[in-house]
Amino acid sequence: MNGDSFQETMYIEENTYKNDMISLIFSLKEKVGALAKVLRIFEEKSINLIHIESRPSRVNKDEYEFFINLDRRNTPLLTDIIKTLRNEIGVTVHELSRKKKKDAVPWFPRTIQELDRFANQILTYGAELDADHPGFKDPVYRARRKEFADIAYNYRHGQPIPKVTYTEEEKKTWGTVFRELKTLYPTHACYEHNHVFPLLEKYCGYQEDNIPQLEDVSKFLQTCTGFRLRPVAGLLSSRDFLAGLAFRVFHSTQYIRHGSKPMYTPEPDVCHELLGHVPLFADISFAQFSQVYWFTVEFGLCKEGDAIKAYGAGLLSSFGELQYCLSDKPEIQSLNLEKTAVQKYPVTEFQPVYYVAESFKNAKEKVRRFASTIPRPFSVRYNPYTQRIEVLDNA
Ligand code: NLE
Ligand code: FE
Repeated sequence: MNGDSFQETMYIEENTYKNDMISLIFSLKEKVGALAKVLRIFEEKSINLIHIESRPSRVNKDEYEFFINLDRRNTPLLTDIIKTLRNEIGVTVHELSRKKKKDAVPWFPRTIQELDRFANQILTYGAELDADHPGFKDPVYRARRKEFADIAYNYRHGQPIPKVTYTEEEKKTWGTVFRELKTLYPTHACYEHNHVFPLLEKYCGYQEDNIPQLEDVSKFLQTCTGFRLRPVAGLLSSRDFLAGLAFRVFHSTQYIRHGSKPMYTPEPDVCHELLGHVPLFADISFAQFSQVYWFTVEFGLCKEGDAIKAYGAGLLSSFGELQYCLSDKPEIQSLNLEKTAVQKYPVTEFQPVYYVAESFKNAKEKVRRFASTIPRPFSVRYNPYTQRIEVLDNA
C-alpha cells in the first residue's frame, strides 16, 4: 500500500446473467480527480468500459461507489489492472462473485462415499516406481505392485477389502520386519503401542509367518475407535489423505516393501500401516488427533516419565529408524506447531529432527489451538451418525 490519502475498495463480480460481461464495483473517497485517476488506468490498458454508474456509499459517507461493466474479453488483463490499482493507488480488491467465492475453498468430501473419488487422484501410481526404489529393476515386483494398485482402484466404500494371498517371498520379508521390530518395541515404542499389540496378535493374525488381511484389521479397528481402512493405490495428496481421516478412514497400502531392504523404505507399505499405524489408531485418545501429521502421527516422539519413546508410525515400522531416533544422532526438539508446520523434511532417509510431545493430550491441545488460528470462512463438524461433514457458516 502506498501513502496516497484515499483508500478505495474494489469489488469484482462476474455478471451471472450476461455472460459476456464482467462487473466491478469500487469505492473512492470524494476528491477531485479520483475517478479520473482510476479510469486512466483502464484507458492505459485499452480496456473498454461498457457501462458506468455511481452512488453515494452506504458504508462511508464521504465515499462514492462506482459500478462498471467491462467486456469479458478483457479478463486476462484484469489481474494486471488490479495489481496496478493496488500498488499505485492502494485500492483494496474484494471478489464478490458467487462462483469465485465458492471456488476459493477447493472441493472437499462431505460424505464418506465421496472418498471414492480419491482413487483416481493419486500422486504416483503404485505401479510406477521411482528409479531409486529398490524394486525399480525387478519386473516381478513391479507386476505384483500393479495387482495391488488395481485392487485399490476398483474398491468402493462399503465393500469388504479383497483378501490377498501373499507369496512366500513376501511372507519372508514380513517375517524379518516383524521379528526385528518385536524385539525393539518393549524398549523403544510408547506405552499405547505396546498395550494394543498383543490384541492384534490375538485377534487379527499378527504373526511372524502371516501377513494380516486389511479387512480383518479394519473390522477390529471399527470396534475399538470407529477407524476403518480402505485400500489405496499410491500416495495421496496430504489434503486427500487428511480428508479421509476426518471420516476416520485410513487409506492403507496393501503391498509389501522390496525384500532386499527390509530395514527401511521411504514408501508406506503393509508393514508400515499394520505395525506402525494400526496399533495407535486402536487407541481412543490417539485416534482423536491426527492433524499436523508428519512430526506427530508419522515421526513423533513422546515423553514417558524421564524417558523418550516413539509413537510415529514411520518409526514403529522401520527397525533402522526406530533405533536411530532414540540414539544421540538426531536433533530433538519439543513439539511446536508453528515450527513443525513449516519445517522442511526429507522423505527418503532418516529424519534429522524429531519433535517430542509431553503427552498425546498435550499434543492434541496444541493442535487444536494451532488449527483455530487458520483462517477459514466456515467451520466444519463431523457427524458420526450420518458419516457426513457438516459445514457451519461463520457468518
Ligand atoms: N520408513 C518407514 C518404514 O521403513 O517402515 C516407512 C515410512 C512411510 C512414511
Ligand atoms: Fe504413514
